[in-house]
Amino acid sequence: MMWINDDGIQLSAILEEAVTEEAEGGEKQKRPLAILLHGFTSAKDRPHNILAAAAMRGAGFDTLRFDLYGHGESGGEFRKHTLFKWISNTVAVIDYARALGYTELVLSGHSQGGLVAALTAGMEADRVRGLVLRAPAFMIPQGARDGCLLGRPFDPEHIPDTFPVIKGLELDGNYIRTAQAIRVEDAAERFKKPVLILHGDEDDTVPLAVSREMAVRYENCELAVMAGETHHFDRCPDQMRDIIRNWLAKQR
Ligand code: FER
Repeated sequence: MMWINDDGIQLSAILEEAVTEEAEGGEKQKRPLAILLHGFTSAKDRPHNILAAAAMRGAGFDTLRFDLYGHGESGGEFRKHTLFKWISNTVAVIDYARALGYTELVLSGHSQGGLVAALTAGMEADRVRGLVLRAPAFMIPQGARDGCLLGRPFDPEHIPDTFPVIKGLELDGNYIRTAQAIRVEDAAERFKKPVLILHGDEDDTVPLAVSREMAVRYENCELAVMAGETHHFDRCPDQMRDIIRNWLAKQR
């Protein structure tokens, strides 16, 4: 485990090397790196995140999974996390990876982490060469504008100071204010490189229709619909592994 500093916030991260045979005698080339973002109230060590990282290492990528602001072992309070802080964290992790010598970077995220991976890729399209999005929660910004997040209604023009979410947790109103200003369409338009979206057709947190709509907005996007799979990719782990590994192997 290591710490990556994002302007005073310590981010807990785990870097793992790909399972490949090194070419004998040849120069040791830096492998490509996949950076993994977890979802809302989740963390870097959840089973499907670990499984996705292992699939990526099987495709010859090193992996770096980390806890985002207010989650897992990283700094920051849950209630103060926002999509903007998560974008800032991801930019800091990209800088860190580049300082280690990695130049071929793929971002991957689950749900809210998938949304943030996509938003960051739109901003750093020159530094990110691919996206692997697992059930990306692209509908959060529109939900914030419409006054409905996590199935709970609120007045989008009179944002509450605190917003109760799940597991007894609360969010500051700033989460909603800042989410309202984000346009996912712009992020998709700005990223022309390869994108893979995986989405289960029994996901009851992020509707599959959200990914169908976003997949056509990307210039170069493959949507893998997983029959019978849920939001947490806990039913068909082998299928998820194969889809990710095969797609990434094509990108090398
Ligand atoms: C929402 C729907 C989904 C939301 C967050 C999520 C804060 C994130 C889910 C996840 O990351 O698993 O309305 O609002």
